Amino acid sequence: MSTLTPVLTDIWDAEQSWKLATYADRGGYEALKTALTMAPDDIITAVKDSGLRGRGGAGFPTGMKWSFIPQDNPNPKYLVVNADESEPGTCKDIPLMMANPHVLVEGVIISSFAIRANQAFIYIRGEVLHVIRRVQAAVAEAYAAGHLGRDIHGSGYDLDIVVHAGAGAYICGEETALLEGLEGRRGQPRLRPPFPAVAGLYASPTVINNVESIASVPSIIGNGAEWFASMGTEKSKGFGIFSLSGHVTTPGQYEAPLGITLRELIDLAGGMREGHELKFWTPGGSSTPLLTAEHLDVPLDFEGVGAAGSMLGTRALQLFDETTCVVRAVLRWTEFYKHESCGKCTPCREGTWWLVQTLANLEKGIGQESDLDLLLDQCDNILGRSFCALGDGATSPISSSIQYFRQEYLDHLTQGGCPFDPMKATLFA
Ligand code: L3W
Ligand code: SF4
Repeated sequence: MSTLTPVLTDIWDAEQSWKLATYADRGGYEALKTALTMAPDDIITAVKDSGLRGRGGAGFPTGMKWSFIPQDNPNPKYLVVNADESEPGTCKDIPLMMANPHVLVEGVIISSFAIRANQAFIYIRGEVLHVIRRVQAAVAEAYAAGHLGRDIHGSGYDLDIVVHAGAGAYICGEETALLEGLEGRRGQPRLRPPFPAVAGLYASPTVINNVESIASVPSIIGNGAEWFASMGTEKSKGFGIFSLSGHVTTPGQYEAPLGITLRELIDLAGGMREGHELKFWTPGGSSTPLLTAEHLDVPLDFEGVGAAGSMLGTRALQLFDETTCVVRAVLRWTEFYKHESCGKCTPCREGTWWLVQTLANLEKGIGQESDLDLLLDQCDNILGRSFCALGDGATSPISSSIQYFRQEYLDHLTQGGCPFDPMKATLFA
C-alpha cells in the first residue's frame, strides 16, 4: 500500500496491526491521555482550528458540528459513528476498521469527551461481520486496558461504546435513517431540521460523524491543529484515504493530502492497466457526477471537484477505461439506487423505477432518441424534489454521462444494442 501521508494508514502493513499492543507501540492512546487533561471546549476548538471537514461525503466542518451540541440541554449527549459504508466504489472505512480499529476507538473516546457524551455507538454495515467482530474485539481490548468504562485513567470521565450491526440497507448511511435503525425502527430518513446535533438519537443531542472523520481526531490532538492544517488546500485541510478501483494497475487505498490530482494518484497506483486509457471516473462514488480524462488535473478537494461540476464525496475513485460501456455502467448504478430506494418519497421511489426502464431500453438499443430527453426530464423531477440525498445521487451518473457521452447513447440506438458487445448488437439488429 502506498501512502503520501502515513497517518491513518501508518500501521496497516504491521503484523497484527489491529491489536492494541501494536497500536500502543506506535504511540496509540497517548492523544487520549492528552485530551483528558484538556477542557472539552479546547478539544472542540482544536478540531475547528484544524479545518477537519466531514469525511463521509458532505464535508461539513467537524468542529462546528460538535459546537452545535447544546450543552444546556438536560438530555444525555450521544456520539454515533456512521460506519455504514455502502456507496458503490467506497472502500475506505472498512479497510481502516480492519487494519486499525484502535485509531477509531481512540477517536470515539476523545470526541465523546469533547461533546460530553457518556455513551457512543459505532453503527457498522450489517453484511461485514468480520469488521463488526474486529471492532468489537478492539472495544473489548480498550475496556480491559482502562481506556473505556468508568473513570477513564482517573479523569472522572465515563464512557461506554456499543458496536451496532446494521441490517444491510444503503439508506442507513443517511444519518437520520441510521438513527431510526439504531432506535429499532425501519431505516427511513427523518425530516431535517431539527438536525441530529439538536434532536438526534432518542431526541437527544447527537453528533454523527463518519469513521474517517473520527479516526482523524487522535492525530489532531497528538500533533496539533496547525500540523493538520499544514496539509491539504486552503479550504480542504488535512489528508484523506482515496480508494482507487477499476481499470488501474494496483487498486487500493492511497492516503494523501486533499488537493492531490487523479493523475498523481494513478501514478502512485502504477498507471491505468497496460495499453488502456482512462475514459470516465467517479470522484466520490456513484452519487457524484462522472468526470472524464479532461479532469485528470482537477485538485481532489471539496472546491476543486465542485468547480469541475462534481463532488468530492467519499473519494471513491472508480476508474473506467475505453473498453467500458458508459450506458451499461450507469444502468448498473441506477439499478442499485432503485433497489436501495427506501420508498418514503414518490420522486425517488417511482422515479428510480422509471429511470431503470428508460435506461434499460436505451442500453438494449430498443429506445428512441427522445428517450434521452425523457431521462433528463425524469432526473429533473427527482433532483431537488426527493426527501433525502439518495434520490439526488441517483441522477448524478445519468445526467453527467449524457453531458459527456451523448453520442455513445445514440450509438446504442443506431447499432441496435451495445456497441461494446457484438453479440448484443446483432441480437437487437
Ligand atoms: C446542525 C445545521 N448540523 C448540516 C450536519 C448534518 C450532517 C452534516 C452534513 O449527506 C453526502 C450526500 C451523499 N445544524 C446543519 C448540520 N449539518 N447543517 O452536517 O449534512 P449534509 O446534509 O450536507 O450531508 P449528509 O446528509 O450527511 C452526505 C454524499 O455525501 N455521498 C455519500 C456517500 C456514501 C456514504 C456511505 O457509503 N456511507 O457516506 C457521496 O457523495 O450523497 O450528499 O451531519 O447533520 N444547520
Ligand atoms: Fe427514501 Fe429515496 Fe425518498 Fe430518500 S429520496 S427518503 S431513499 S425514497
